[in-house]
Amino acid sequence: MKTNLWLSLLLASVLACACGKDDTRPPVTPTPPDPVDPVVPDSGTDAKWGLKDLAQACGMVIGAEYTYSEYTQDKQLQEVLKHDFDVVTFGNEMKHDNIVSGSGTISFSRPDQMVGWANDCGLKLCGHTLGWHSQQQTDYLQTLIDRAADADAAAAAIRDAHATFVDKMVEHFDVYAWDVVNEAFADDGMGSWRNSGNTEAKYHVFLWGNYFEGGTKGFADAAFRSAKEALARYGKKADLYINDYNLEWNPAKLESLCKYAEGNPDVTGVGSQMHCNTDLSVDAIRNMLMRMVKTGKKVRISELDVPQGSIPTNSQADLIVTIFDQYLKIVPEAQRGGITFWGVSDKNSWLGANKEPLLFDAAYRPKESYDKLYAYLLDRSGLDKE
Ligand code: 9MR
Repeated sequence: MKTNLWLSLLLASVLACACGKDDTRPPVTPTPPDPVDPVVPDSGTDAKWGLKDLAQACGMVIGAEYTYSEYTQDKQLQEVLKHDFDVVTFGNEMKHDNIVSGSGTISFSRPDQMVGWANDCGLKLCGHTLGWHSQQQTDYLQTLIDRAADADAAAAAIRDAHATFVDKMVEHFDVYAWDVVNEAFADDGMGSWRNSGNTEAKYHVFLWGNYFEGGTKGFADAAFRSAKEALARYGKKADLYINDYNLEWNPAKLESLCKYAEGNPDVTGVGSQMHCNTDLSVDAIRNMLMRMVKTGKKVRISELDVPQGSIPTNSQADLIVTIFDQYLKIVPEAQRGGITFWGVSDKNSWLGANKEPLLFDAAYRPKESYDKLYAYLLDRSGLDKE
């Protein structure tokens, strides 16, 4: 049994995953999706209901990620966001390297334009992200390290820079949830904390955990403490999430994340990104959600996209419906943080347009996946079908 598991892990790490990261996906067997009501809606921005109306009537929120360039260039994006979504996440604009300049100054001007428009449309914002191993302003952080008299002083300066970033972000933005710590666990199949040895070597990778006592766990503790204190200081409320990818494939990582959340009262939510594909089985979704619910924290699917996997008979539409169906069945309403898609139109997906992982095609036309999700939510919501 143990040998089989290790062979699976070895095989999985040899196969490149959809997001280009090492992972430990066990082989999956196709599972027929739950039946969907055959009602095909008159979908699109002219339809009576948006997905958000239907989702709300089912007791959950539905969200989408977008970036500044999509926001400024794509008129259709704005129409779709207003019609179909009630929460949004900015793909890049609230990350450390977008907010902090190389000299350490802070500017909110770009996300502020996006926030202004989102507020006018009644869209609530998820803050992404206060702590990640990627997209840091490394020019500035390196200056702090170079300037310090010794290693202890350098570590203190980095810790202070992070606490200041959290404080300024929480003071400035009004959000319903913060992704406080993102991707803090390794892909080693053992659920270890991420360390410098397993950080991808690419542009702007900076492991905050190298500068905190207790490594990445020490960093996570400090990040949640800083966020909680800042919320209290500014009289604000928001859920505080720990969030990671591959939780549906990697039970050890899922367990580590959930255990950490259970042991830290400052954590109020657990997030699963779900950059998955159509090979995913219903059992994997169910096991993940049940473990997340057991933490007693809010449960959020934070970055959903579903490209085609290797099993040709599995469809994106059916898997998306299955994910919503399992989420609504397993996560009690009081614990629902909602489901956010990582993008709106295939055209702008971080995976590349050819992967077609989203609900809308490159021309922002609703796809079959949209229609089936709409039909499923409409049926479940009890709202007027006319
Ligand atoms: O969608 C984001 C893309 O535009 C950026 O180029 C990329 C940089 O790494 O980050 C993408 O978003 C990531 C998110 O912030 C954290 N989870 C993984 C997402 C996809 O890489």
